[in-house]
Amino acid sequence: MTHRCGFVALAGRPNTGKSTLLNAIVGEQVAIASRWPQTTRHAVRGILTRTDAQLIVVDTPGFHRPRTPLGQRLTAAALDAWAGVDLVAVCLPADEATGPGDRMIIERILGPVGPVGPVGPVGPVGPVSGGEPAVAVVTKADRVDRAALAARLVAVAECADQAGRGWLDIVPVSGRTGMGVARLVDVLIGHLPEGPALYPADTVSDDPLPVRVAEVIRQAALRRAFDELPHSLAVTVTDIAERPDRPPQRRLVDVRARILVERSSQEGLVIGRGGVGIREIGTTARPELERLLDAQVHLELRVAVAANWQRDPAALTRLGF
Ligand SMILES: Nc1nc2c(ncn2[C@@H]2O[C@H](COP(=O)(O)OP(=O)(O)OP(=O)(O)O)[C@@H](O)[C@H]2O)c(=O)[nH]1
Ligand SMILES: [Mg+2]
Repeated sequence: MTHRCGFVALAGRPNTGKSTLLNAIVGEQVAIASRWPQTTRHAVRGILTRTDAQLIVVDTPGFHRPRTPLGQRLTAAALDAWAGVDLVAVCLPADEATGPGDRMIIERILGPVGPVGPVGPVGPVGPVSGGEPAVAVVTKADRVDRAALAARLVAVAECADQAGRGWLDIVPVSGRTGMGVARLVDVLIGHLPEGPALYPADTVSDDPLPVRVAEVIRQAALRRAFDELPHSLAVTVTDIAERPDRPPQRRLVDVRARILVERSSQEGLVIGRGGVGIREIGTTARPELERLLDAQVHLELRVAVAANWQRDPAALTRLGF
């Protein structure tokens, strides 16, 4: 039997359902998702292993015109990830018409090979791949009726023709309901090269545990966040330590983490009146951490200010961007 293995990058504007789709493909939460744009901040790999194939899906930060040094690094990380894969899956929501942000992405992926000019007011953000083999994924298909979906599929086909080259396939999916996901997996695997598996069969993510823990906490914080706060939030894990005195069936892990904000005025927003906010974040995150760590979790959250970290190159590097 032929065995296929390869990398597929999920590309798209912020908030187009990439991370939700990755989780639906893998069958477990490996990337966090939220209603806020620019939730994903690093290339997250999710791995699906079957007897005939291993599909490694790379979720990438939403591609946009960067307005901050953080945005610049996110956009550069997306471009980097798109360039290093076997196939790009461009995510275009079913319930929105193709806009300039989508066209910028389609042009970069399907357009002619070679460098093009800067993408934004803050200058160039990295090499342009161009000429990538690509499929279109029409996401959030549950949000529209059949007629609207059919019209959207036609429009998605047309926008590729305008870029000079067609899609290998166009597949409608809903990461939320799971509709079309199995078919998408078959289509993606069909475009992968032959080769042996690269990860052990039980691996679903290659993010280090502290990163996954920090992301679960950030997702919990994003559920509560409002206005300008989502972009200002970052989470760093300071300690993950298992209590040594526990029997294996009653493991207990202490997790300590800091939720960073950019201004002292935002501290109170996260903490909430009488600490209600921070408690709610803990209550949301803890069950997910317990699933992830397969242990009871004692979670200690602190809020700290890292002044203007989104715009501070040294702070960005320290935070791993
Ligand atoms: N109805 C519906 N909503 C969806 C679907 N997929 C994602 N969403 C919602 O769309 C929002 C954005 O989803 P994400 O998966 O975080 O989008 P993303 O493309 O990863 O966003 P960035 O990381 O910011 O680039 C969330 O509120 C999701 O719940 C879907 O298939 N159907
Ligand atoms: Mg995402």
